[in-house]
Amino acid sequence: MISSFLNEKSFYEKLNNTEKRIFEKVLNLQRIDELEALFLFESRNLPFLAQLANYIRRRKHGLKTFFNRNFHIEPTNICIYDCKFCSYSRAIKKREEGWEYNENEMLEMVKAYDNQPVTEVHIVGGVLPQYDLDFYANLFRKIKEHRPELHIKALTPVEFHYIFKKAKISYKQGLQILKEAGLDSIPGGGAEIFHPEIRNQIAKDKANSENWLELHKTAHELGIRSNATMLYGHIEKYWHRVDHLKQLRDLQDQTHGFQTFIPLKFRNKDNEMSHLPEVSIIEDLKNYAVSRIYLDNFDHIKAYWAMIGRETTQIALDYGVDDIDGTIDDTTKIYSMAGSEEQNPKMTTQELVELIQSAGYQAIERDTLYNIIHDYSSVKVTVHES
Ligand code: V47
Ligand code: SF4
Repeated sequence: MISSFLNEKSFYEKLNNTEKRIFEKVLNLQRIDELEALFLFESRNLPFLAQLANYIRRRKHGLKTFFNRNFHIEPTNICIYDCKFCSYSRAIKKREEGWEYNENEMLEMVKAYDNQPVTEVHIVGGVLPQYDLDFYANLFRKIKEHRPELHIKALTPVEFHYIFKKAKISYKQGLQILKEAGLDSIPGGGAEIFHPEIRNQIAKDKANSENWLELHKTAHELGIRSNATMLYGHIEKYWHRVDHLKQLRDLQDQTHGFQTFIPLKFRNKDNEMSHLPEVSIIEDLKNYAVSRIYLDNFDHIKAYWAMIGRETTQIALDYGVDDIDGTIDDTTKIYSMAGSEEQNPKMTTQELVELIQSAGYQAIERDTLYNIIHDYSSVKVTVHES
């Protein structure tokens, strides 16, 4: 059996009735329902959550822990929207404080990696009128002309919704144009919390939850894979998180187009929600575990190391996480400006491998679509034990 501890009688006997029911369901490959997910969020039994989540993670992937070699391009941090949690964007009236890269500047950023084995560029930023359909279609085309094999993971429903509305075309038409231009997949951003009770307070005006889900559904129907996120740990209650997860699980049942789920911890530096305290690491671990247990139809759960820091990332591997994102190479400002541990997020492949192996897991380099590029098992790193 994968985890003998789950068969231990003493472990089982200490569980209460609801825990026993959830335990049985997980072992029998049955999904838990929303009330059970809420029960798990409210539970203080962290070892129970860890054991179930880790059991599922091992059943799906063994000890494999995925990362990729990627870099980010953030075209602009000026934005017409005003999300209360966003530390990064500058309103149009403070335009001189931000950046607005043109096509050439972004192509130069791509060319800077010419001799490096990166496999993915992640492009996402603020929303501004000049970054329209033609702009992104031309940019994607030029990137592909220069480096055809580089995977372009770009834009969120927030940008797509704005761009396609401006171009007076449907999601389907817009995505088809961008796919032909070189768009390969879609990152998980812009999801925040779907429930309008929360979304209207923290991210009103931009694409709403129906828009977000519809955009991803359309992308999946066109064969474009995507990720999903949830911004947690601010004014939402546990049931809002469950509602969010339910909408993702329901859509995944229909399309099977999501690759990975990425919980994003709210960071409180320099934004309009700075008065809110950040949640504890216990809460982060619980969130990873419940996501892993509830989202039975998602292959991967990602801990974004640039956001939660290296040590929490290592611990998260025991709470259902099997992916830690990539090298990043100091190319994103979203989290450093919001107060994350990593002020210049950047890890070499060697550092990523060490981080994974010293936590007791198997380091696997993947491409964006989770094809295995390299298994680092034969490269043993030194584990320093105190
Ligand atoms: O949608 C913004 C979040 C997201 C803050 O798909 C914040 O592989 C916490 O989606 N505190 C964008 N979070 C980033 C994103 C992402 C990141 C890494 C990998 C992938 C992927 C996607 O960042 C936004 C928002 O939810 N965000 N400000 C903040 N203060
Ligand atoms: Fe703009 Fe995105 Fe920041 Fe919202 S989160 S203000 S849409 S850059």
